Amino acid sequence: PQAVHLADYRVPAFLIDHVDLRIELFEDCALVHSRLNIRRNPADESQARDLVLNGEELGLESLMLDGRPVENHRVDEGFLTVPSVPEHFHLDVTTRIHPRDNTRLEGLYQSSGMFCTQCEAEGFRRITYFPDRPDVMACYRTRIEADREAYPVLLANGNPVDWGELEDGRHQVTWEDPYPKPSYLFAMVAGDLVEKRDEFVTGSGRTIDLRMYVEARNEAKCEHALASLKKAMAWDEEVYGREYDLDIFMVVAVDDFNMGAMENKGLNIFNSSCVLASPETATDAAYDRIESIVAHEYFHNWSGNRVTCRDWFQLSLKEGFTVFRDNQFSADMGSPTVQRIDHVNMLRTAQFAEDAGPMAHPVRPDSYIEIANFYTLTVYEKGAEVVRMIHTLLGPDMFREGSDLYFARHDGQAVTTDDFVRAMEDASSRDLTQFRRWYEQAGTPELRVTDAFDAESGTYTLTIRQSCPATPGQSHKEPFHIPVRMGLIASDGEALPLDAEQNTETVLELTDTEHSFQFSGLAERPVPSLLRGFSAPVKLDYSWTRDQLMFLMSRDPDGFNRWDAGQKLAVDVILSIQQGRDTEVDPRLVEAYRTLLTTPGLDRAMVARMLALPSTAWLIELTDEADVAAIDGARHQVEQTVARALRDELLQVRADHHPGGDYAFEPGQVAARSLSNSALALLTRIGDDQGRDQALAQFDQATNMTDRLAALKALVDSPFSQEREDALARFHADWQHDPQVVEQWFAAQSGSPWIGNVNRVTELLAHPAFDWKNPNKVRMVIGVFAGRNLTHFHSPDGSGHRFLGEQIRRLDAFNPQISAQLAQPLTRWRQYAPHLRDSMAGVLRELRDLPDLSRDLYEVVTKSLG
Ligand code: BAL
Ligand code: ZN
Repeated sequence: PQAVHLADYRVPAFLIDHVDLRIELFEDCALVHSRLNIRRNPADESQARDLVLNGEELGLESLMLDGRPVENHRVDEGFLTVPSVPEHFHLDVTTRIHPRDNTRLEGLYQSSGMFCTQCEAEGFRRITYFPDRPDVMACYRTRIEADREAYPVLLANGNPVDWGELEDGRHQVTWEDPYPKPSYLFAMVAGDLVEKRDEFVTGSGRTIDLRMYVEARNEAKCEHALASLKKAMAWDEEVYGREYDLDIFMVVAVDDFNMGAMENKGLNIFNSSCVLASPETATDAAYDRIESIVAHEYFHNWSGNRVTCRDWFQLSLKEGFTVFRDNQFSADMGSPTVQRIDHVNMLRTAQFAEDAGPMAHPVRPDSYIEIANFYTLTVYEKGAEVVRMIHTLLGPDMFREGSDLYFARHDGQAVTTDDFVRAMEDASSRDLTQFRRWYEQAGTPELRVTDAFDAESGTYTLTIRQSCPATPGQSHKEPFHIPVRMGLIASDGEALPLDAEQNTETVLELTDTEHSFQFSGLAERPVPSLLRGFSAPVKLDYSWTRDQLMFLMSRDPDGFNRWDAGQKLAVDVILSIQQGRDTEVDPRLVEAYRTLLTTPGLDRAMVARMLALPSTAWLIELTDEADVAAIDGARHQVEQTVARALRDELLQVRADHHPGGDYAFEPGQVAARSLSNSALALLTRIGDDQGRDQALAQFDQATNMTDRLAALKALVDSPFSQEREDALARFHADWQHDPQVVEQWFAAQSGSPWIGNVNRVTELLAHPAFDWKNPNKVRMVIGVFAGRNLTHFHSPDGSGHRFLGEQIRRLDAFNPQISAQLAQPLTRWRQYAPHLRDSMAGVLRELRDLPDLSRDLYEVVTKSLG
């Protein structure tokens, strides 16, 4: 397979103004009749004479140019070439495709009997021949024809403009989308679906029809998504001045979906697990995720659809910005600090790992073999952090001016990340030349901080050195422009003034390799609180003492840093035990947690976060030659010690909890459940009989899935084997009719460090509810095992690695996007202790040597071994 390079970008040779599609759906195939209104691109200097269109696995039934059959065309692997075309012409193409056999879930396919599409990034070429690249933007008219009884609902982008009966019990609906869009935003759906309606009145007084389409069994699970959508629509008007532009906004839930959701113009298609919820079936975490994904897809209407990407190297233009927007939205809907903690926790473990591994790439990559492999945490999450840093550097008002300018300047265009940064520069008059390196250089920068205090002059000096490790293809890094939000704290907890204006917080801007910052007028040496709110995606090294960390845990005015201080303290305690520097758990950690549990008035969601020990994944990330069993052992020792010492306090937390009450997804309730269920998990993990009884009672009495699943997991991850198996059996019996709940049941086992060994996970693959063709099931069993259950995945005998290799091999034959995603945990093999490293690399080599490897998997495996 060949790599595609950013440096090779050329404007399209031909533009398409209008696409007229007629799609005839049948049980065993679909006929796609497309009429393209094509003209030569005046900006193309190559003067190409031949029209070259993308197309994969298409049966070409007919091809006409300006009404005359084309005889001299060529069909090669992936392309249709029509030689010597005129300046302006119509091309009529009919292709035959087979959605029922489409197991890749790219293009047009079937899921639970309905037809649906996924065209990003390059799925449209599996529907018809087309210049399938985002800088070709056209207006689409789509007529869908199908059997009326089997497919009463026929949807496509835009507004319905015509509908009616056809012969043989068939019918048609025609949709027109007035906004030019790239082919990746094309969508259609046909199925027997129920419609849930709502409406939203925009700021300018237009009433938008909101419609959600789901299978009848899911009718009761639409309320939360619709409520989230309306909140997102109002928020985007208020915070970004963005109003919705079509008359209808549609959301469809689909069970078989490679991604979480897709922002197709006017017709968002969602993975069921990211949109359907009821209190009985979805946890607080799912409610939270749905709110943010619904908002994310909606926000794309401007950041992605109205202004789109010039090419796929610019993916972060829309994804980084839109993730930043959905993070801001979630922060406004709930607790900003808790939201930030959850987000950074994920970023620091998973994105940092990606940035330190063989697949590391800049936020704007330079090359790819398969673009589907670049829907990464770097493009999405680090991309969002980069936008957040611009927001920090410019301040909210100037940032809003920059965003207004960006949308006004580029509406209807396909642009680059550089265009985005330029709009921010032009609106603010700030020079972001150096800042652009965040888009160009891969790797996580490291900040080494030292300090000095001159008691005589009362001057405190912070010195910060930045560096960035080499990454594939980039051995040398230029310094980044890094905003470091910080404050200084006196021994009595007072936030110290940092400047003449008496500000107690400031943003230091690092631009050189080394910078010193001085603060004067101080009576004593302060404790620095650095990188507040995680103001830049960097690793920060400063040698706080354990006492200072305990002090920051309770006294730092910045909530994020209070949490982070606790994490640093716990990391130090765990790794000291693992590395033999300590044999006992430092009692100060226990006392810090006791204070958290007994101080009245603290936000319970925060307490729950602060009580959670650093994950094994994060500890691995912080360790060279990670020996997972040893890390796990040390972590386990600390957890057991803490939970035993705090048993009474944990039971006290539990005493306030009433799992039978009415459920609402509101911050107070969510926080209470979160803390209480954290306490329950700790109690059952130490084998406490009272904890077990409470878990059993909660499992029986819970009226919502958050509490029921928490009780189940508490029993699963405990020594109570009989109770665990009984609860698992009952849970399955109660919920076997609901795929989303069964997914949770799978994950509770495959992700369990207590029971989720290779034998158990192999049994799950043989379970009747497991379905190889359903990405959610695959992710919940295989993906959760390899990604979250590090204890068993990294079993010292290599059985977990071999198990993953076997499943990847099997999946690659029919869904390469999923097989390549599942291979991710193997890619960081160099991070591990020799026995693990060898076994992981061995599995990768076996995969590499397979015949018929997909392009997706080939790229991941060869680059990892590279
Ligand atoms: N564009 C793919 C799904 C998403 O990021 O919204
Ligand atoms: Zn997105």
